[in-house]
Amino acid sequence: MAAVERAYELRADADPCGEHGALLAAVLSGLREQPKRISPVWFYDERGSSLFDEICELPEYYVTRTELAIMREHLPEIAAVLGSELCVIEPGSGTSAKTRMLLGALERPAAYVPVDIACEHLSAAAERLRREHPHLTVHPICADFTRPFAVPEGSPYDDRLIYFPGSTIGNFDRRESVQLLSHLRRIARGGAMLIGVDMAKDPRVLVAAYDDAAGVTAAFNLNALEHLNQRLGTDFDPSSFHHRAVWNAAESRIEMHLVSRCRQLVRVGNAFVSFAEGEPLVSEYSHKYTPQAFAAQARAAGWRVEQAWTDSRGWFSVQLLLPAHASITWGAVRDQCAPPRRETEPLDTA
Ligand code: AVI
Repeated sequence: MAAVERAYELRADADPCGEHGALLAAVLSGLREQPKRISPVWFYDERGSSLFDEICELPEYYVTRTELAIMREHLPEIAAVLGSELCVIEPGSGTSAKTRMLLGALERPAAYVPVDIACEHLSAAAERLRREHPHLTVHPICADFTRPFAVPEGSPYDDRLIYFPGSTIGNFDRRESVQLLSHLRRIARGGAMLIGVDMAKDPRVLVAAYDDAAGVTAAFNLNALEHLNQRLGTDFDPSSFHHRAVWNAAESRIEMHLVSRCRQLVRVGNAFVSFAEGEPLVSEYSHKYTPQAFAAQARAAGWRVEQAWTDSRGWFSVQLLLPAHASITWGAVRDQCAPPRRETEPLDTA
């Protein structure tokens, strides 16, 4: 409780069991950690989402550009390995931009299941995809993809591919990322995962990518405080914090911090949180992997790395994961072995 001025806590929140109360409680709990933390979900209100789009175009932010280049260069091979008639499930689909490339390259994709918490954007993106692929079954699911969600059973949802681009996996800490990869393996039900993974590299490149010269990432980081104020009625003064990107070598991650410029109290619901001058509030982790470290992480979640595609500098990789203990063959090989799953099923004696 040292992080929060207990003495200033007022009466209980008026709506402690509603959504507002639950969000406030989660924020307050992060602010009670040492160092203080907020979830990166607070980046993404309307302004934050358009700042993120700007980040993706910045000269220093190699991530999006490099992943797209890998996809462009290797798409025919990736599509051939994946095979035909897949149900593509995309956690955190957003505008589904990269997915368009994948769906365009796959042979007769059977279904597309985007999963996102931003329901309005989700249905607009789903509608666009339906228009572009009239024969594709598009089944949007409005949900937090880190929690259980139900994909319909039967055809065309049988042969599943989880598509998880963008190195979003890097925003989860080690424990959370193993949990998430295991959860997605269960959703895949014997299927595969195609995942974008950002690789460890010169820390100077990384710090520049998360602290660009034009200050867009700084604005993106500080906007999380505006978003908290607007959504939860906190009274953060963004001008009394500054953005910092730090390379944490021991954890192989970039950390985005909001550093308090002065000693201050911030009201969060019915509590006041104190910040010392120079005290950081951690707003995001972005883990960077070596090939070995990511393979170990995938293994811990029951996956094995089947194949990986990378750029000439080895800065980013697109990796195909298969269930570690699968007795079935997959993808192009699966397509040649008809019927694909019968060998593990009892004989039909009827
Ligand atoms: C969404 N995520 C993969 C981005 C990243 O690189 O970790 C978010 C981001 N934060 C700052 N710049 C971009």
